[in-house]
Amino acid sequence: MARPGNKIIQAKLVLLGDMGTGKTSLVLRFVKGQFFDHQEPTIGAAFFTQILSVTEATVKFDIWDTAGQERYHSLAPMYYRGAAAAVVVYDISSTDTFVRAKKWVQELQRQGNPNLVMALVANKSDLDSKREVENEDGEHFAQENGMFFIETSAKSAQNVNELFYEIAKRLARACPPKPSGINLNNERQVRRGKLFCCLG
Ligand SMILES: Nc1nc2c(ncn2[C@@H]2O[C@H](COP(=O)(O)OP(=O)(O)OP(=O)(O)O)[C@@H](O)[C@H]2O)c(=O)[nH]1
Ligand SMILES: [Mg+2]
Repeated sequence: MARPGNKIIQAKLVLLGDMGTGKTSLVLRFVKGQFFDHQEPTIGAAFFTQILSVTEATVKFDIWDTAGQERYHSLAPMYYRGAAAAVVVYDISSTDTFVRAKKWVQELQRQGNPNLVMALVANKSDLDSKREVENEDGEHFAQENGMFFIETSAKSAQNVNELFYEIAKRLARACPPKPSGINLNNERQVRRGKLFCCLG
């Protein structure tokens, strides 16, 4: 629910990462509170919306959940172009997916928006007994690259809401405050390639 007098931000968010890391599962957990043990691989991309209120703003997320299979790689720029936030996901039980996540971060840095809010997500924290990637390794890489880092489990729901809350807070902070006396309603602001709509 939007809080009265609060600014409203519409933000495009993209999820990237290797196949099977749990991108769709994270979104389904966040948007619908669901989890499936046998989640089908995404074909191309899937679109979801969700609204989240934080102290500073109400954020309307337009979420693009991309397919991790290599054959869809060339489609990715369509989804991260104009994004305000990117969530790069790996699976803590697979070093290969961490290597792939680093490549996504590099691609975003090369071709994406310098103001992009970026999160590195270490998913499947419930699989600690099969862990191949240490928490510190993810944290260190994220820090080096100006991203925030969080370990999640779409299965147990651990830290899933926290992930999206943190992104919403960072977007709210990046969105300029409404100057008094000027009506910014429905004004669309494009700042250095970043698409941002402060609607109220
Ligand atoms: N144990 C565990 N399994 C998970 C978790 N998240 C997802 N999975 C499982 O991992 C598999 C892949 O999950 P998806 O959400 O389809 O992964 P994806 O990243 O969307 O995969 P693509 O669409 O192919 O890119 C599914 O069988 C999920 O049930 C988690 O946090 N813990
Ligand atoms: Mg998927």
